Amino acid sequence: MVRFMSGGESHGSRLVCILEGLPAGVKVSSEFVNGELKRRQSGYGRGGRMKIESDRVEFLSGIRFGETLGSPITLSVENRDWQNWSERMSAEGVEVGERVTNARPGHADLTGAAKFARNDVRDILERSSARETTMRVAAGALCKIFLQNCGVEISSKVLSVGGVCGDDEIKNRIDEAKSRGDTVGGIFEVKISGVPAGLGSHVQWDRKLDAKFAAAFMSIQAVKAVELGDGFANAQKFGSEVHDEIFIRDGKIFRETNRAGGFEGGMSNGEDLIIRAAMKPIPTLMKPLRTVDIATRQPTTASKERSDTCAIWAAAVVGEAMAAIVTADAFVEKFGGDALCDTLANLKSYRERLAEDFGL
Ligand code: EPS
Repeated sequence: MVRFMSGGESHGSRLVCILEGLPAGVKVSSEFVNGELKRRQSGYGRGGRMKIESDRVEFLSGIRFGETLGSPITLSVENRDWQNWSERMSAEGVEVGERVTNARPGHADLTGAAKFARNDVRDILERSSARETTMRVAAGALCKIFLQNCGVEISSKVLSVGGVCGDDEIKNRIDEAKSRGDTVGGIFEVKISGVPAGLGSHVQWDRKLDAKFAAAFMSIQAVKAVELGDGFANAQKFGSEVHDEIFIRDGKIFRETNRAGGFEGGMSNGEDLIIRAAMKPIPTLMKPLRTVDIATRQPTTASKERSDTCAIWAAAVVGEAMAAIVTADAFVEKFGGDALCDTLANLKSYRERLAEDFGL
């Protein structure tokens, strides 16, 4: 229903994306999108690139006089760093610049080069770079605006970095990593509130809302584990300590706990949706690991590119964007989506039925 596809290399001229499926009549602004893009660019531990870029969106289609038309929305963000790369990343002409042949362990470099038959790892790393997440955030920002109309809010927080919690400890951990020429990962959490019970479905594996969230979060660069609610902790407890009991007061059904993270049977259950993701340390180390040169087949050390020490805050903002895209898709699937007024009317009557017939 709501889908998007992006294109663009990290040091190419620009990033683009087409977002399709949002209803017509959503009032959108580039200001909100730019605010979200700025949030993605901040956070402690980013590298030199963020001093160069100041991401701003351009709407190329699908929006007229500040309202969505229901047609595909084309978004574009310029890479300001392009001016330093225009020859090395030129779409036409002959090859210039040195090839990258030292594949970084933990990156797409080696397998990508082998699979796509490239002798320059740059042909792979340019697209596997998390620069691509710029467009996820731009598309996600428009989905967030649509969802605000539906009463849904999405937020995130960083829970830990390199195994430590708390602002000061986290900052020290990142400084420590940087001084060693190393990197650190972490865990972030996204919360979605205002979602009615009954998005997604229990009837088929590919209709389950929790599965869609897991896939969307796993697709974020460097994310290696996803948890819904207290997923991992729950596996160590008795059922009586895990399941969120159901109560009723004045005809209204409620829970006192949300260990399920708002998902039961592959559907939203009306509680806040809670998704956590674990991000591995970024594989570009200033003190590089051992690897093999794909040109000479000799042992060497990994390539060193300017990079970030920690990008967990950016990943959390990307998590919000992916959450917005998945949630918007689930709303459009359930409530229809040609015109916003119809989506909202359907949502209202559904909410009224749940309240009247089930106290939900
Ligand atoms: C990235 C490497 C760095 C990051 C980049 C992701 O870029 P560069 O190689 O130009 O220094 O800054 O992230 C972004 C540009 C961004 O917008 O998030 C990588 O290799 O994944």
